[in-house]
Amino acid sequence: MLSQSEIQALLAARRPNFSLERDLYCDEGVYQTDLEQIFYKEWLFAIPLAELTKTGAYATLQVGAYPVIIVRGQNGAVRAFHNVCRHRGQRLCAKENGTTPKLVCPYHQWTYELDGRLLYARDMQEGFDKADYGLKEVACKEVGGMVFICLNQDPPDFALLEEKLSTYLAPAGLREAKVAHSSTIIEKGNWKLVIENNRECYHCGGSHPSLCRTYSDSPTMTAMEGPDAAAPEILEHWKRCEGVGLPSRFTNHPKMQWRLARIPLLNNAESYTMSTKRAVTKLMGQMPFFDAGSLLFYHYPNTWNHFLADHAIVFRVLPLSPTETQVTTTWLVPKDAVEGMDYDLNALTEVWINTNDEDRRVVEENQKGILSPAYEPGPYSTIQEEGVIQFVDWYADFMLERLNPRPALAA
Ligand code: 3BY
Ligand code: FES
Ligand code: FE
Repeated sequence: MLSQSEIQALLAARRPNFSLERDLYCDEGVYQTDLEQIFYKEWLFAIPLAELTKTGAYATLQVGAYPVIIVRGQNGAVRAFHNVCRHRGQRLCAKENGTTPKLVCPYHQWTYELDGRLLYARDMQEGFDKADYGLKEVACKEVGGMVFICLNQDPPDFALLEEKLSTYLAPAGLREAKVAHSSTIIEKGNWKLVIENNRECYHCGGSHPSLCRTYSDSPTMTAMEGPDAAAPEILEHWKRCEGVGLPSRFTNHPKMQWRLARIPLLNNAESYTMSTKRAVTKLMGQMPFFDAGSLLFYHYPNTWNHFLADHAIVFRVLPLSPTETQVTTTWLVPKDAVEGMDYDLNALTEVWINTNDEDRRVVEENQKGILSPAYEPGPYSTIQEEGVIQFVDWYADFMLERLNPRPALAA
């Protein structure tokens, strides 16, 4: 198990534009450090708001060692708490989701209000004050229909992303959407391999026959450099979409922790379907037409997303162990779309169910090869894998900064 200084040394000595050293993809010490420095400190995508439609609806998730519950309270307020009873620490809620009038601990029935206050604790002695034992809150923000949490007591600044994401998601209709389907898979690979794989389409032609019907694997699709720097067909698409009020231009975090951009699909395809046509006959939110392409949004460390005219697909990545990662995909459609009438569930989901499974396989084989003593870091293609280079640079710089914070400059 590597120490922090060994991790620092590996990151500092890495060869630019090459994949990382083996230990960074499998060592237990690296895994713990990734959790502590990234997953326990950064904002994480948790769930689409559409999972919590009514008062008392909740969803749970596990981030490393932390069980978390997200609850919709009175007046639509969405809050997150540590899913841990303040009596003797029982996990409060074991189910993945559901609806409940109050949060009742299954062990001794301590009962909490949906806003976390302890309401009832049977037979507690004189001097016990319920006000001292409310649930511990986790920072939680809902932006444009996506719910983010942060385990850090003092969360990093989210203002720029909040502003951009709420603007870009405004027409996407996520708040007025319903969950059509959700799938959770476990990939036997390090979380960074899952993200690296998502950041390039060098592998798409060889792996994704169904996605490639509608998604162009040209690196120009994602190699944008600014709000005015992109391939001609993308500039054209931006002009057309922005002309009708759809925010579309590439916009990004200064260190590329996130990016938003709308891309056209191949040959005027409407959606990620086998037929290339719309999967849902109704438009999401304020989307003006079906051939609006896909609004791409990623945020490191744990989400990538596609917002289309007729549906949205949101992805959540959570590490389970040094070599296991949970990937949850949720398909959202307009609230009033009726299954069997306005959409066929299989037609809606098959392309990304296939794509996820194909990605799972490449990630697992990637992990197996990296575990070989014969593995050595290999060169990324600067033509095809700019997105991977940029993720790995973000990760290495971020970790080095966290592990060795530069002293504040003297005034
Ligand atoms: O999900 C993405 O962002 C795309 C689609 C296929 C691979 N990846 C670059
Ligand atoms: Fe929750 Fe006892 S541990 S009520
Ligand atoms: Fe893929």
